[in-house]
Amino acid sequence: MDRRTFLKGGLLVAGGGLILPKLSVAYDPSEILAWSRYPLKSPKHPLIVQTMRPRNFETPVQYYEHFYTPNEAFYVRWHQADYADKKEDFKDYKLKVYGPAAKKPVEFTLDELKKNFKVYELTAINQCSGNRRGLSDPKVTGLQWRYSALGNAKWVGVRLKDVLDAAGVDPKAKAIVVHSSYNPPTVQGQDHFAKAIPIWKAMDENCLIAFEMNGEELPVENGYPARLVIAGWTATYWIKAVTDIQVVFDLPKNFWYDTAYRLPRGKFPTIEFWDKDPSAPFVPITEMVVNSLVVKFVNNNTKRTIYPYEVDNTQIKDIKNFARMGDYITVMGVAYDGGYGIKMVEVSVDGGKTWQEAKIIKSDGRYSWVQWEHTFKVEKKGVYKVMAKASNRMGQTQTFELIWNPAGYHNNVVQTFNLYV
Ligand SMILES: Nc1nc2c(c(=O)[nH]1)N[C@H]1C(S)=C(S)[C@@H](COP(=O)(O)O)O[C@H]1N2
Ligand SMILES: [Mo]
Repeated sequence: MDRRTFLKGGLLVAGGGLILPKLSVAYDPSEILAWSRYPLKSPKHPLIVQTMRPRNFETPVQYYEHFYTPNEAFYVRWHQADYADKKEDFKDYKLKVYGPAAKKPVEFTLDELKKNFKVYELTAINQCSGNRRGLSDPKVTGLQWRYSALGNAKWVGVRLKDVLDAAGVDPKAKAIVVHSSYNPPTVQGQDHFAKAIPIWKAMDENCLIAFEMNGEELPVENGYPARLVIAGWTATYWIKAVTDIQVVFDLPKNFWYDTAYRLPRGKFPTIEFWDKDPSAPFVPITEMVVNSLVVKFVNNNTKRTIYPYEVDNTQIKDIKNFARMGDYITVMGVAYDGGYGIKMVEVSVDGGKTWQEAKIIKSDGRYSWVQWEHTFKVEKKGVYKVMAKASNRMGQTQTFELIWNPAGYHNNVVQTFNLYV
């Protein structure tokens, strides 16, 4: 299949600048027969199927040429196979806030949430903790996500903090424990999927109970009627169809935060959950690490675009028969972190010997990704080794070697693309 025909619409190059068409990506199903994909009758575009039960779908990288990842192509991750999956199933939806550290338990319908609290908008990256796990070497168990268990969206909702305040949080409260009653365990003896969030993070003004995504109601797959947006932290905390928020002094035991979603202590430069047991060898995952993703190469002379991934995102593809001597090539991608903000993205075309600062072409607040591009001239035959490396305002940057860990989290290894001339 010719990669050029892969996307209808696509990119215009005018006056040296890139113009991104608005949500113009349309897939012709006949062109992607090689894919295992989500049924076309669904409102979701063809996505890369990891598992059907529960539904776990990855976004084709091509969609990331859009600054806001289209809802119909947004990746999907569920832990337990039983969950309500039609909007009608949520007629009696209520959000309850209660627990030993909530002085005044409250509950709200979706309409009450919208009416009783001020509504805010926030653009934020939703990235699964296990994004890129499938690239772990040696292999680790778990969903074998490749490069695209993430998306950038504009979320609209009420502040989690405002809703918690309505329930009278005790000043000694330590955490909230959150789950969805619409997504119960399927295997006997398994714990209900739930997350514990330290109170200082839950009270951050950038955490929302969101009911809109990119100007529309949340898709059922992505958490209708309302989900948490825990900006900067990996999406495991972003409970979908959230019904229960318990405010607690101590955490009730639960596999999903006691055992799962943990990192080897001290291996990653991320914020700590709270004053944790200093002898525990594994600590809960928290914020995302700084990362970048190359989305496409554009040849400004031939007007061709290439998305340098195998069709199912399994691996980076060598770029051949694309660039000739004298051509100007633009490499474009995204970069993001846990909310400190991207300071710069550097691109190397010589395998990391020299680096040039890329141009940031769009951003939308510190929890959003930025889009960047870098143009270079092809001046020699051979192989151009193209790499991109993002740094944030904390001075953190991507790694060149994988920091291997048993769950395959936080893979922010600098990508390398071979462009043959
Ligand atoms: N109710 C519920 N919420 C959930 C989950 C789940 O299994 N059930 N999975 C979490 C995980 S691990 C991820 S990565 C994100 C994925 O969000 P998305 O499906 O909207 O992309 O949802 C989170 N919220
Ligand atoms: Mo996840």
